[in-house]
Amino acid sequence: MVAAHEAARELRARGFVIVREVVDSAVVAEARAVLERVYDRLGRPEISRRGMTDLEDHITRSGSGIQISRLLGEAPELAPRLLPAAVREILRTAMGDRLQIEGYIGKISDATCTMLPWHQHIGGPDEKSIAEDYACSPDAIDRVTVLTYLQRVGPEEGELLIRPRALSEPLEPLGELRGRWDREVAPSLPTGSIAIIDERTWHAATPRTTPGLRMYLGTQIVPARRPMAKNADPTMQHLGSALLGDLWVPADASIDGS
Ligand SMILES: O=C(O)CCC(=O)C(=O)O
Ligand SMILES: [Fe+2]
Repeated sequence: MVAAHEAARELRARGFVIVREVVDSAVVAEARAVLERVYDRLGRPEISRRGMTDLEDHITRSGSGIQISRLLGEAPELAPRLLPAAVREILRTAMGDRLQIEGYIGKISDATCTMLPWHQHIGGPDEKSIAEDYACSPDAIDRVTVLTYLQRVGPEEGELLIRPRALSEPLEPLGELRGRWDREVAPSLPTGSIAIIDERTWHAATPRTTPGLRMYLGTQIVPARRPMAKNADPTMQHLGSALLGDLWVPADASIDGS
């Protein structure tokens, strides 16, 4: 088990932390079954296609795969088991004990997909660019992306690439968005592992090289003292406490910073 203070320190020093095999294998299996069920309902279409297509409300397809943007609408009963106590404790240590959730997605890709280019998550669902002079605190973690992997991740399944970044480092890209970067790392991620990534940390993913589906879940979590993102998923107001327990505060209680 990773000690929460050590994990939070690593998040600040490197811009990400990996918590290996932290999600129960039964939860992983159920989450995979939910994604399979949605894929069946869609008629098992091609997993990737250039550009962006709407397959259903809140379900899109692009070159990097199929994204189900309101995943927990499909399986709200999963919510209490998706962010285990060890992960909640890291989030609390890094961002405080009043948190908000901006959305919860599921993503399916396969060997037909292109590389997911290098990107950050500045502004979360509002997708701010660094040129917009968006206020990111130079000394605090103010938003994280939490990725939960539903199979092992390595060269065959498609790797998560991360360029470690201390909070004090520049925000600008450090290479071609579709290329390989100096000092990138590709952490090994056994099934049920979680990556917690600061919003400013550049990361990317290589495509799967073997048959089968690559699946992960993704969520964005912010301290409640920040104004809610305009494009945050409103359905999280019903699911936040199931996902985060006592750490979650309702949106209308989040503005005053108390
Ligand atoms: O596919 C991955 O491993 C990374 C996904 C990611 O960065 C994202 O969805 O924002
Ligand atoms: Fe990402």
